[in-house]
Amino acid sequence: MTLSALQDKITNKEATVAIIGLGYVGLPVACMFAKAGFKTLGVDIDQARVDKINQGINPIEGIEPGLSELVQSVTETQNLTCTTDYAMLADADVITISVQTPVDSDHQPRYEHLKSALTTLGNVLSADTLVIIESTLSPGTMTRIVQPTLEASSGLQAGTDFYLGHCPERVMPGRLLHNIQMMNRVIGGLTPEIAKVMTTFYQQIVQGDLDTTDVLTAELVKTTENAYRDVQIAFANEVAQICEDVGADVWELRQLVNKSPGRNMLYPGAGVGGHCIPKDPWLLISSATHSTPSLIPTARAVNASMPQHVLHLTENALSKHGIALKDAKIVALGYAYLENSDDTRNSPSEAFVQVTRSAGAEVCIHDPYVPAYQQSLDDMVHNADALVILVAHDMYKTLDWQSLLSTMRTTIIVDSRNVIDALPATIEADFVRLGSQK
Ligand code: SAJ
Repeated sequence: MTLSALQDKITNKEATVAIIGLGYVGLPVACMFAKAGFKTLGVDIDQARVDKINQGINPIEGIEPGLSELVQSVTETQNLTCTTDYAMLADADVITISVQTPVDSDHQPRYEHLKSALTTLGNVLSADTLVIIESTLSPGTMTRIVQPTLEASSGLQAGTDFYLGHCPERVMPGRLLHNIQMMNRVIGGLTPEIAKVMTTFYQQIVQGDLDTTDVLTAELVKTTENAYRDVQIAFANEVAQICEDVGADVWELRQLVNKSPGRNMLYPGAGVGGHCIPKDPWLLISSATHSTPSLIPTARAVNASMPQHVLHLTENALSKHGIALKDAKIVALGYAYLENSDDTRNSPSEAFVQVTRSAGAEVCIHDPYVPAYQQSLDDMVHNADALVILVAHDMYKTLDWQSLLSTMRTTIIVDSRNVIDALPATIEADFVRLGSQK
């Protein structure tokens, strides 16, 4: 089948779509193509996950507006069926791959999952199929790893026998369906003709801009946009510490700086978590061969040091009351990596709890969204010395501080996310705000 014939099949919704990897990226994409009227096959190695979805149950934790209802409806109509059997991919016309692409402790990309999916797919790949990688990749991976792996395992030639492209995902937990529909996407085709057909494919579910380019540029866009954000956050964190040194307030400073045209200083905080920002900068610089990036790794180090900095602020406050960390009881408020989310991946709170416990302190964890930490906050604060706000959950903006502080042994509050504008004057507490001496 020629590319234009494939394009017609997509336009007529006669193309069979297959999605490999039914996680927080793949599953919503599979549901949206099924909802758009395509016969859609979901493929995953996890039989339990496949069974759950085929029963119409959404396996993804957390608050994802519309997703559970969509999983139920597209499985009821059988537009979406899921399997662990890769052989069924032989009938697909367009196949996307959304498997995890982590980095290891040396910050190097780990492509085991991707290579395994590619090899298994290659063994059953039919000619004229369009294969699109949605996983985030270090620049150069498409031509260095993806294309040769598929060609070796299928015996087919990319670009002529089958078609290949990269369209990096831009999802955000809590807004999965919305982001897939509304976010602009970069379409990287092995050839411009393939990029054109990819555009027709994504037009079926995406309302944002679809910008075509080559596969290398598409790999660079995703890793660069997240490295950019990480550097921006690190800048805010570094300025926050300078403000602490000189006795200024970074939150006021940020507002005034951003009144200057072309400035957009982000927010300092207890650190940077999540599935992409801590990882993607490393994917980007892992492709640097002759250059030696220093700004991007330094920004990573600044952000990774913030949990320790919050412990430093807490330790200082405790020492003013003659309390050593090893004798202190501390309540950590917030364990998710992001406000009003239950997602704890790479959470800075995890780092804070680890360093604080290793300093000998007793640490209780509270988080209204994370099932393991939803016990009573009133009980937790009893006899505590410090409450440390690590995540800007809405719930923490309306706490009854009078009541909470009344049962504490020492009344220290450390706010690393500028959650509290100002404590009522009637409240006696030693209040520490990250980035401010006020
Ligand atoms: N954070 C700060 N200060 C800030 C912004 C974020 O400390 O000013 C921290 C957050 O607390 C969190 C981490 O950084 O721990 C990441 O926050 P995020 O707002 O970047 O949320 P993510 O990790 O879900 O980022 C995703 C990214 N999207 C994709 O990778 C497709 C990112 O590129 C988007 O900019 C972000 O969503 C978004 O704003 O939607």
